[in-house]
Amino acid sequence: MEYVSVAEARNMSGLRLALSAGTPGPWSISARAMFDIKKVPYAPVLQVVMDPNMELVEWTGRRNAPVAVYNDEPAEDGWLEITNMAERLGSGPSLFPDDPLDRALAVGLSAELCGHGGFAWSRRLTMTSSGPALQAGKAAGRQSMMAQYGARPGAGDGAEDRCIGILKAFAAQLHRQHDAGRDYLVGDRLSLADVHWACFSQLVGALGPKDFTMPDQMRAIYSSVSDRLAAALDPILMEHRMRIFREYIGLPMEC
Ligand SMILES: N[C@@H](CCC(=O)N[C@@H](CS)C(=O)NCC(=O)O)C(=O)O
Repeated sequence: MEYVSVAEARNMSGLRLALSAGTPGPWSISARAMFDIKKVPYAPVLQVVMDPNMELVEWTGRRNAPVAVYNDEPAEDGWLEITNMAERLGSGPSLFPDDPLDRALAVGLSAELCGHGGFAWSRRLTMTSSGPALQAGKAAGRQSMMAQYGARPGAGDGAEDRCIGILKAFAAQLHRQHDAGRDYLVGDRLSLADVHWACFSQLVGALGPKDFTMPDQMRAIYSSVSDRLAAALDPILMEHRMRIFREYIGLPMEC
């Protein structure tokens, strides 16, 4: 992946997308996927994980990734705002179901994956409270980064249970849809929920090296799951994510 610096990006027009370089961070990967699926070209901008990223802060007001900046418009960093931006700037079938109740379900499923207290938020708390993540990286930078992500004494309590509950709900929804002859999480076409699930599923099983180039250490951290989490991984979940990656997002990928 060829990244431009913040200084270069500031002199460009069109869409600039700050991404966590070298990390398959699911918010960043899903932002890329939304723009790719909607055929919106962008310049990837370097965000350094755990770093103060002062130039990015000065430009966008954000330290982390993803951050999307289109022309002179205000920067966007939320998963829903970024999906809406892809929808507005792009072409092809909508990422949002037409029916309002289906739309609410798709956005709600994505919120379960991406939102504060949701699947990725909770999984991140379990990944850093034990296991290989603790040895990785720069301790001070990691500490201040994790404070931004809700790490405080007791924050990890119940986090794994929340992940398991969400995995079970997604598996049940996919089974319901399959029983009704449908291949998507909601309705009968691709929505943001399928794209978010594919990207966020890496947090409980990274794609293999042929499909996704990433540092070995990241693959190990993402893929190291407890027996309880592994037991909640109904095969339908990973089958679905592989289909979405292959047919819509595109493989191989790199970060
Ligand atoms: N803005 C996102 C969250 C973004 C986020 O959690 N980013 C992480 C993972 S992709 C990140 O940038 N980590 C690296 C860092 O903080 O330096 C939201 O909608 O809540």
